[in-house]
Amino acid sequence: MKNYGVYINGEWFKSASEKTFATKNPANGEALASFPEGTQEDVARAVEAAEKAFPKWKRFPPPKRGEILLKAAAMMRARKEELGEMVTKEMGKVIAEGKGDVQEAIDFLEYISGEGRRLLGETTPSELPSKLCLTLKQPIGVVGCITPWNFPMAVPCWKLGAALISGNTIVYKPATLTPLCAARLVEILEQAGLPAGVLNLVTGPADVVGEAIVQHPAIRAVSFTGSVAAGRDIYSKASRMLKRVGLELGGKNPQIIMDDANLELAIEGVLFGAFGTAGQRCTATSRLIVHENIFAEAMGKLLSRTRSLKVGDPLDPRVDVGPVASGEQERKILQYIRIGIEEGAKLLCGGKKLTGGQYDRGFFIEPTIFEAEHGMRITKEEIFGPVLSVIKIRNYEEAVMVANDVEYGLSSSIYTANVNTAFRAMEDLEAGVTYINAPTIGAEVHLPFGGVKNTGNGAREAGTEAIHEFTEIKSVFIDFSEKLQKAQIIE
Ligand code: UN1
Repeated sequence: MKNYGVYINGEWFKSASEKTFATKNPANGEALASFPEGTQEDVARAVEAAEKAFPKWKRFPPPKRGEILLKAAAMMRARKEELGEMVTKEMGKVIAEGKGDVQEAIDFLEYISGEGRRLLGETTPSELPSKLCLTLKQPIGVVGCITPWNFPMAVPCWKLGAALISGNTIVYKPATLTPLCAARLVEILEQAGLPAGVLNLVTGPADVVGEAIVQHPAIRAVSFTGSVAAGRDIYSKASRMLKRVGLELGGKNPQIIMDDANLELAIEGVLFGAFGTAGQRCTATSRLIVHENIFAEAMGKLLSRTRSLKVGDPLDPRVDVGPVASGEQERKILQYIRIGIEEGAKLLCGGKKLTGGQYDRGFFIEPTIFEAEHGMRITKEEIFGPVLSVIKIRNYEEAVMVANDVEYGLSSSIYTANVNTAFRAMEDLEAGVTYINAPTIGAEVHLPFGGVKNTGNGAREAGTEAIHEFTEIKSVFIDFSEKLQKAQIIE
């Protein structure tokens, strides 16, 4: 088993801490590698390296930055099998999705590398003659990227890719469940030609390493994906220091099925949306809102399809649902299942931890479906596991009311054959992402990604919007009249 250190100024160093932790395969408990529990001192060293590297990286032509990202993407493409397996081994999503995670990372790096030749500003006329105005996008400086475990390649690439193309230098803290994916990403970017000090990695607990990143005065922006509680804490601390903050937090994503929908398609969609990645996506479908006219038929189809899902070794391509990511995740999900039963929701299938044979070595939970009343905790709180609540509604208005009556607003979906209903839903659903006749998961990298309400603070990742999170806009006025011209002064 390899022992990693912290990666600072282009080299792997021993951490200031003696403490280490192992990253483990959630399907069988196998330890994959060991990483340091980084300290405040490690973060300070990483910031120092990033500050030193910044002036040169800022002047590094953006198209050349793009070439490095493009090369990293090509290297990842060539190693996609191996990297996909690593994702699956470290966090437990099934192998097709492990490779999908890598593909999403590749897609974004390729996409954002092109921004190196755009990074567009505006040019406008002036109110005065012989004067021109324009805007420049400039890097912010040293930025902190704090990433989650559920997309250990894709989400870090969204953040690092956008921060790098914009000319920032980085202190990167990955989730403690997936440091190996992070280390591999750093190695790839180094081999692709990223100069020393531009990207620095410190692993370790959120309350030490994350906290040090948020509190360090030289880190001028923090980008975070994770829980609402952690996001709130980061936002309140960082905003007091007037830092730029980008937050992508939870979801309680609804899929609506209207009585005119293609039902087979809608059931296919909810199976993928609710149980893909064992429900551990911010975008996972956790509420199915079904019209009463087709409720019985929809339930019949949904339950028989769900019962036939194969749960097991995520490296086996025949398996549909892998383990959840950790013992802590497992406890939290099982507790929500108990809460659902206690508050009177009807458990229609699943509901248990799987045991016996290979299941005893990992964290496996049956795909679980409740028939619930809107307002129960399981219909309102993020569970982040393979648990779906089904809610019966009478009409479109009630469907939208239920869909919107939660604190989150990341993804949403409606299945309907009525074009007017579809267009109304595009406007009515309170979410950063809405799908028509498609599941709540599977956003593509060239569109902005993020949510409304407690899902975030208005920032968007992916798409060209990603650049806004990591750039300052400068307005420039060029006067070539060779005399003093006074704006706003009318003589
Ligand atoms: C996340 O769960 O944080 O839309 C990201 C999707 C993926 C990204 C999910 N493309 O499901």
